[in-house]
Amino acid sequence: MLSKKVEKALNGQIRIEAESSQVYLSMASWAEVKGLEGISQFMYKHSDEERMHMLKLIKFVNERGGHATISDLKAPKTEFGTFQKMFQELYDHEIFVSKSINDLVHVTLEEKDYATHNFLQWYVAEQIEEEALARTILDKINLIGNDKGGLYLFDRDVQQITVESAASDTTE
Ligand code: OFO
Repeated sequence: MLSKKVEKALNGQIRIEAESSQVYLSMASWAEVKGLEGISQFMYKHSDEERMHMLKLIKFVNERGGHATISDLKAPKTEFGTFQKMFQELYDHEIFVSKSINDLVHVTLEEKDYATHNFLQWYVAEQIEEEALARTILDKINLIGNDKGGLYLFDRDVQQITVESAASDTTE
């Protein structure tokens, strides 16, 4: 059984994962209308992953005797300036999410809820990988600079950059 404090904290995270999904969906749509097909596909996929993160939390809360509540969401912005700025925002957003997961883990320790603590380890590992992914992409963007050919290749290849490939890059 979840304590009220843990249930509230988990519901807060459900909202953050849902908002993350919306943020990346908005980025996907922006990239699509700018003709950045590969980047757009990458963001659509990322948006789906965030929805999966949200659903996993919802199932957990309900299975543990709590009530996962679905709330209204903050509307994401719809303009991102340049794709470089957009990926910087993605990175900053993941740092924010990692902090939120850490705070959540802290609550489970305070409440001595080791089952939820154990469950959240998946999210801790996932955030390490997501941050690595975002850093890998920012490094590639810095290399490209303003080179149009580089952008063409980046847009083509970014679809292949997955959380797994970025994580193995950083351990090489
Ligand atoms: Fe849910 O991992 Fe990104 O935000």
